[in-house]
Amino acid sequence: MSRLVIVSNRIADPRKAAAGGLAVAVKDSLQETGGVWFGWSGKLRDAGNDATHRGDGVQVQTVGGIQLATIDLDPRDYDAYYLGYSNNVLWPVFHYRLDLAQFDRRFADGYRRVNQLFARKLYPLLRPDDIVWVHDYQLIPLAAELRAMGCTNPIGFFLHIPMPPLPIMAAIPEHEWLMRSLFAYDLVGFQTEADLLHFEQYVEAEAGAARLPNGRLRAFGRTLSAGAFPIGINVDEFAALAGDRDGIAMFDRMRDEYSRRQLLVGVDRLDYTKGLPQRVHAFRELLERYPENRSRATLIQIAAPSRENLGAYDDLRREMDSLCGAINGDYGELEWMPMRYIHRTVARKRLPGLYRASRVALVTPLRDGMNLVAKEFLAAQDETDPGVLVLSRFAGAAEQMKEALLVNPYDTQGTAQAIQRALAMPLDERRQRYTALMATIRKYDVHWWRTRFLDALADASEAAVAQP
Ligand code: ADQ
Repeated sequence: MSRLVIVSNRIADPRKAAAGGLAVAVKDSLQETGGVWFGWSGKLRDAGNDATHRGDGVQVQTVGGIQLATIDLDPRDYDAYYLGYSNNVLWPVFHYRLDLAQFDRRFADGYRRVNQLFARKLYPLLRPDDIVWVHDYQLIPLAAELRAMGCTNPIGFFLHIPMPPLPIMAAIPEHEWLMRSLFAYDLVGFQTEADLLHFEQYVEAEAGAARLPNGRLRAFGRTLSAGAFPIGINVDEFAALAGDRDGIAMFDRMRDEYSRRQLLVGVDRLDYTKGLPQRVHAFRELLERYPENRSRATLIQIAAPSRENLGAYDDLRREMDSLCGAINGDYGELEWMPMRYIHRTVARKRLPGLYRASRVALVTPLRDGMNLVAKEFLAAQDETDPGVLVLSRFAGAAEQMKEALLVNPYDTQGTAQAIQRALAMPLDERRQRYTALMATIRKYDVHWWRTRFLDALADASEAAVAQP
C-alpha cells in the first residue's frame, strides 16, 4: 500500500492537545493510516547556523505509528514567510480583509524561499509510490517546487481557509503566480462549493481555463482536478470524550454551578476572523432587548491565544478585554455575571462536557473556511435534551448545516434575536434540528473527508498521467 505523506506548515505532537482545526483533522487522519507528517518544528535556527541548508536539518521521530519529520527555520525566513506573507497577506485576504493586508515584495520572496526549502528537504524523503497531501495557504507553491526537482508523485492540496472571489484575490500582487502554482497539483480541494466556484471563476476569467470532457480544468499549460471536500470531525471519538471521566466531571461541575442559569458557549482561537467583538455586542443586545435573560443567561467565551506577535491580535485582545469588562460592569450583579471570558486553550477532553452543559453555542465568525467547533458542539450533545447551534452564514459549515439558526454576525440585532429564539426553543424543535444536523456531521465526518480526498487524488493523478 502507498504511504501517505502529509505536509503542513506546523505539525502537532499527536500526544498533545491542539487548538487549531488543521492539526486536529490531520492528526485524526494520520492516526488511522499511519504515514509521515512533514513540517516546520516551530523552532528557529540560530542565525549563522546553516545546518538545514547542508541537507542534515530534518529531525525525525516516530510517535504512535506516525513519523514526524520537522525542520527549523531561519529567523529571517520566519519573519517573511510566516509573519509576513502567511499571516499578513494570505490569511487576511483569503478572509476578505484587504484592510488588514500588508503587501511587501520581501514577504513574497521569503514565502517562496521557504517553500523551496520545504521541497528540498522533503524530496529526498519521498519514495516513488508515496502519496503527498499538502495542507493550507502557507504551502501553495510547494508542488511546483517539487515538480521542478523532478517529483512525479501524486500531489494533492487542500485549502482549509476560504477561497475569496476574483476581485479580492486579484488584490494580492502575486495572485497570478499563486494560482499558476496550484496547477502543479493533481487535485486541489476546497471546503465548500462556494469556494470551488470562486476558484473556477478566477481561472476561467483570468487564465482562460477550459473544462475538459473528464471534468478537469486546463490552464497555464497543465490540467488539474478541483472539488469541494467539506472537512468533518471524528464524531464517535468526540462523543465518547463527552462520556468519559473528565467529560462527565466537567459536565457535572458546569451543571451544578449553572443549575439555575442558561449557559451559552463560544470556543475559538482569538482571531479577528472569528467575530468575537461582534458576538459580545450581540449578547449585550440580548440583555438589553430581552431583559428576562438578566440574572439568567451566562456566556462562557473561551479564546485560545493565537499568533500573539501580530499587531492586529493585540488590538483584538484589548478590545475583547474592554468589551467583556464593560458588559460585566454594566449588567453584572453580586450573584451573577453575564460573561466569563477566558483567554486560554482548554484541554480538549474538557470541551465536550462544557458543550453538553450549554444550551446554546455561538459560532459566529465573520468568515471561516469550515469551523469545526460547530460540529464538535453537536457531537457532544445529549440527544434527549440537545442544545441549539447559532451559526454564522459566513462559516463554511453553514453550507452543510442548514438546520442551525443561521445568522449574519454583522447584524447585531438580528443575531440577538436568533440567540433569544435559541434560548426559548421548545424541546421538540431542538430535537428535530439536532437529529438532522447529526445525520449530516456523521455522514460527512473526518473519515469521509480523508477517504473522499484521497480517492479523488488517486483518480486525478491517473488522469494527469493520461493527459498532463
Ligand atoms: P481554525 O481557524 O483553527 O481552523 P476551527 O475549525 O474552529 O478553526 O478549529 C479549531 C479547533 O481547535 C477545534 O477543534 C477546537 O475545538 C479547537 N479549539 C479552538 N479554540 C480552543 C480553545 N480555546 N481551547 C481548546 N481548543 C480549542 C482552520 C480554518 C477553519 C477550518 C479548520 C479545519 O480556519 O475554518 O474549519 O482549519 O479545516
